[in-house]
Amino acid sequence: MLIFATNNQNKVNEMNSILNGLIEVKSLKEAGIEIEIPEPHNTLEENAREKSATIFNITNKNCFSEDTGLEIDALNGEPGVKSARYAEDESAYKNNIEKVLNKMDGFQNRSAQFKTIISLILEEKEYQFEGICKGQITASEIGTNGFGYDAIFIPEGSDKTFAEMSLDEKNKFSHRKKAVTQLITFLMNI
Ligand code: ITT
Repeated sequence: MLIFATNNQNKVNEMNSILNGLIEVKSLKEAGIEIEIPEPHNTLEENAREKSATIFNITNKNCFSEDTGLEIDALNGEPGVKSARYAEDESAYKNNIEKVLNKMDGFQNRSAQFKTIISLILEEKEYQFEGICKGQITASEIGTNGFGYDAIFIPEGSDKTFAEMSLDEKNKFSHRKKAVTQLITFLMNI
């Protein structure tokens, strides 16, 4: 059993649909842990490590976390590590999307990528896995599924935003799926 160190229920839902019972995972909520996990650093890697280490120190149990960012080329990689709290009125998905669309108003170059870093702590050792999904930022919001920036991101190889896709469809392209696939391979080989 692994604890998934996240307070984001959307991530838990995606993780469950990817793992499909292959590995038993408990969310913080399911493990009865109520804590605001800190994300004080300037890189996804350090924040992911901070999250998994925080939960490991409390529980002494094997666990993993992930930190994800949307990196937009024309905005020099922003919102990146600040993805969750990009707009002043932090964490409201709508405000974050609005800020991105306003900043990119009139921009031709709309290339971007989602990057997920998973930090696994297994028997006190840390391991990291990365997943990247390249794509384009739309001019306006399209679709109502998913969360975060899904309504303004079209992955390479599709003509739909993540927010127009079912979970299974999103998993065909997603950064999270790619990182989790590496995690699964690692766990199956030890
Ligand atoms: P935890 O730290 O508790 O895991 P969080 O929501 O704070 O949850 P992050 O620090 O990784 O997670 O924040 C990344 C933000 O990026 C998140 O709040 C969303 O706005 C966005 N995001 C992450 N994954 C995404 C995805 O698959 N699709 C769209 N937006 C995503």
